Amino acid sequence: MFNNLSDKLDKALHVLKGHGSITEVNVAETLKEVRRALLDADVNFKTAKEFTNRVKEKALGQDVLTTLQPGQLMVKIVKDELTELMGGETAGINLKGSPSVILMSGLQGSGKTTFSGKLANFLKTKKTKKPLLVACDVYRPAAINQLHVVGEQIGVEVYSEEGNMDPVAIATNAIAHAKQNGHNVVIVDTAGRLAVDEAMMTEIANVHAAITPDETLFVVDSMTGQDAVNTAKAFNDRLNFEGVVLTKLDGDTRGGAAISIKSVVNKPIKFIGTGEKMDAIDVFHPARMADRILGMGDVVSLVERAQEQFDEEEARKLQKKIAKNQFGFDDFIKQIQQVKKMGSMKDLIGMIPGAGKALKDVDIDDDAFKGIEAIIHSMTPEERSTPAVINGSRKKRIAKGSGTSVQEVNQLLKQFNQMSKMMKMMQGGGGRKMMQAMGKMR
Ligand SMILES: Nc1nc2c(ncn2[C@@H]2O[C@H](COP(=O)(O)OP(=O)(O)OP(=O)(O)O)[C@@H](O)[C@H]2O)c(=O)[nH]1
Ligand SMILES: [Mg+2]
Repeated sequence: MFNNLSDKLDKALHVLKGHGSITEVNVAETLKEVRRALLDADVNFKTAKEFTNRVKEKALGQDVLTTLQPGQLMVKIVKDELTELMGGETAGINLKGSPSVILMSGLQGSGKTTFSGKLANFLKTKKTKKPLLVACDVYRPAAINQLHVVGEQIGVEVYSEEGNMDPVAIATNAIAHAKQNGHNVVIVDTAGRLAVDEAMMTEIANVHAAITPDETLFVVDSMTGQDAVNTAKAFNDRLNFEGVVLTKLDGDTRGGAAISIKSVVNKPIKFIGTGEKMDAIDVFHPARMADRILGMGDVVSLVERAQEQFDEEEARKLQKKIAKNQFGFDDFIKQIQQVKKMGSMKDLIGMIPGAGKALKDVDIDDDAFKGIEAIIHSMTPEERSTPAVINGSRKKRIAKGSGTSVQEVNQLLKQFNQMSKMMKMMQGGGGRKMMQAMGKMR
């Protein structure tokens, strides 16, 4: 995410970092580079200019030129301004209505249907809501199908009317259906067009007027950069929407949309989409995003994800097993599954400070665990609980069964032994202390 921008900002600011003598010329030069980096990332020209002017003003006002660590101070000023630019505070979603009605808007392929599902899933699991998904894309039967598939996947009811070509009627009926059936959130998915056109705008404006949503969200593909901002403007002029959803941030986007959209339409980004799966949704936090853009990682989000997936009961059982020296491959595979639940590997690594940059060219795929899992699945229950029994002939059998080599089996056994040793060392409160420390970071 934003690798290019991160690199360029890092280079621009590096000039100032660690240099004792800083001149006004130096600062100006740095800010010129910062501006160029922003423009390259497809940030709106006016936004970029105002941004660097503000940073300059702040920097000079705070006597960057005379402080001991001007480099660090500049990084902080840039970070703070970047946070402001992206909206400052985290914007929540309004769920007060009964039912709360949320309308999705956006161009074709921006990710409305996918995000409708993600949001329903998010509200269901995190906010214990009972959502209803509504299919108002009347032009493509496939679109209605797509929403049904999504609904099935996450266990959320989908409302659709076959043959009804009137999205206003469908949306209105859906809300009545929601009231009758105890749904407290209604998420209305609509049809997108390739480009902004009057027919689409009139249609969604009519739906908007008829159902008066509590939240109208504008869904936009972050890869579209500058265009995203123009589209946002067109939709906002008609719908006066409440917030923006930036999708496809898992790709290596240039970042322009994320940075300029708030300042152009003055509406906050509320959510981001970071993948095709239903759990690839995050609340947008401007400060954390600024950290990520500046390559400082996003430790807070990482810890939060770990805490979400961390099952305390399981952990307690695990500790007992380690203490009794009973940690086996069945436990090992459970650990792998816990890690996998946290999200894609690349995504997680991107949140580690410094690691995103260092590992950006390394291809980390989520199949990395597949070999390991296959090997463990080829073991007998005895071998899994007591790995010490795995001798040469057993290794050969396991390798054959899992489609791997004896060498790979050996490697896993070695890793497993090292891990067991480390776990024993962490006993006596080490692990618990670590989790407590993580809790405090919240
Ligand atoms: N990588 C990635 N792909 C996404 C994300 N969100 C959506 N997609 C993909 O983008 C494509 C289009 O998504 P849809 O949800 O169908 O888009 P839409 O806005 O409903 O499109 P229309 O109904 O045609 O207007 C699909 O292939 C999705 O899987 C995301 O956050 N990351
Ligand atoms: Mg759709």
